Order: sequence, then structure tokens, then C-alpha cells
Amino acid sequence: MRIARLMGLSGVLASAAVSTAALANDMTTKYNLRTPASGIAENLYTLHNFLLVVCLLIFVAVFGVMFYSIFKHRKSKGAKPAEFHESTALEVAWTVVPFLIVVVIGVYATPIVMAQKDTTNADITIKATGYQWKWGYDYLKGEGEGISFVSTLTTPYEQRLNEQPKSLNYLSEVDNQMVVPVGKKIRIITTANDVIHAWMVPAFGVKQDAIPGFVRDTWFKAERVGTYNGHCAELCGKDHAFMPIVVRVVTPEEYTAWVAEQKAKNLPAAPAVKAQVAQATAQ
Ligand SMILES: [Cu+2]
Repeated sequence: MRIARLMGLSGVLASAAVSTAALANDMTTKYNLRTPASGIAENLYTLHNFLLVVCLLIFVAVFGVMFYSIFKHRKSKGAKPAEFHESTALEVAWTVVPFLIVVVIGVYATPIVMAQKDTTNADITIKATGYQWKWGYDYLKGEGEGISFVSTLTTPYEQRLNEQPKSLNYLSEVDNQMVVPVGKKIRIITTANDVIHAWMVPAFGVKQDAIPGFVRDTWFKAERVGTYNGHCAELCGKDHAFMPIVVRVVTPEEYTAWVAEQKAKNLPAAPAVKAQVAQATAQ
């Protein structure tokens, strides 16, 4: 009876794993990883599911043997404890089997981790600087080089206090989104201006600490156009929860247009400001 109930429980767990996979394409799910939008995120998602299955099998095997033994060899049935101390075969088995499991996991995971760290041959390099509590973006290399802006939360403070109805993108909306072209390798260099922050966009499988005085890097190649969001992932002070990351992935043509628009907005102003400064210092 108890075993039947346990088997029912493992059935529930197995069906939960299946429905998790079914929800994979649902952006609104609260119980699964974000829908992958990059090759790395896809690999991480598969790895995650593989490890869950490995854990589930170990769980079922260990508890199955345990509860079977407790039930089958219970005292009320007159069971006598067996004596098998220093069984070499058993000790070799319970050392080798876990070792092999770890080796299989390592062989599977290592290339994915190494690919995550390979930031070479990027098409565009963007520096993300963490500030208390906003992100600064500087396009350092590639198309859009020279563009520079700060990205700040735009959700009104009243919404946090429940004095206004919450917007659709509550706490995930910013004044200036990072814009990148689809299908291009984007290298993100992270650093910070005050305390440690972390630049994280789950749909790209990216999470990298941004440390003052140090430079770290990570990369992603977005496979689909759309808007993706993330949050600072390192506790950085009172407004840690209020410095979202929003990345808009657009077609290469739209990106070129956006770059032209940004340059028109920013660059002509620079000589004018320089002239003003020169005039002011000359006086
Ligand atoms: Cu932060």
C-alpha cells in the first residue's frame, strides 16, 4: 500500500518533469527557466533538464531500494539483519557508480561552460557599467561604436507603493534600452562604478559580475528579434531590485537605422559643446 502510494508520488514527479518541458515555450511561466533566445541558453536549458532527470532517477532508485528493504525485511515478518561488513564488491560499486555519473555530467557540461567563456571574434563589443542603481552602456567596437547612454528604470515610484495600477512591464521598463542586431555575436564587458553588480539576461544564458576596478566579459548571440529583460543579480544596495536590464534585439537593417538615429542625436552636439567650452575658457 505504502509502496503503491510512493510509486504514485514518483509518477507525479515524472509528469511534473514532462509538463515542465511542455511549458518551455511559454514566456509567462513562473516555474521554469526563461525561453532560450540564444544557443548558449538553449544548451543550458537542455543541460538543466538532463540533470533534473539524472537527479530524479537517483532519487527514485535510492528511495525505492530503501523503502523496499524496510517493507520487505521488517521485524514483524521475523527478518534477521544480514551481516555483510567489508564487502569489497559493494564498496567498489558505490564508489565507481557515482564517479561514472559525475564523469558523464562533466563530459556533457564542460564544452557548454567553455563556450560560455569564449568571447573571441565578437561583432560588437559593449561595455556595461553598473551604478547604484542604473546601467551605463558604451558601444566600444563594431557597428554603433561611440554610442553611449545610461539606462534607468522608468516605472513610477507610486506603482511600488500600490498608489497606481502596476504597468505591464512593472520594474522591467527603462528609458534607454540596449539595442543589438539579431544573429550577431555581442561581447559584453562588465565593470562597475561603485559596488559589485551583475549583468544578467536569462533568455541569453548570460550572468556576469560587474566589479569596480575590474573588467569581466561574457557574450551572447540572440537568435530571435524581441525584447528581453533581466535584472542586476548581485545585491548592490537599497535599489538593487530597481535597475533592470532591457535588451531589444532587432534586424540588422533596424540596427543600422537605430545607430544612425543615435549618432544624429548625440554626435552633432559634441562639436557645439566643445566650441562652447573653448569659448568659455578663452574669455
Ligand atoms: Cu546592482
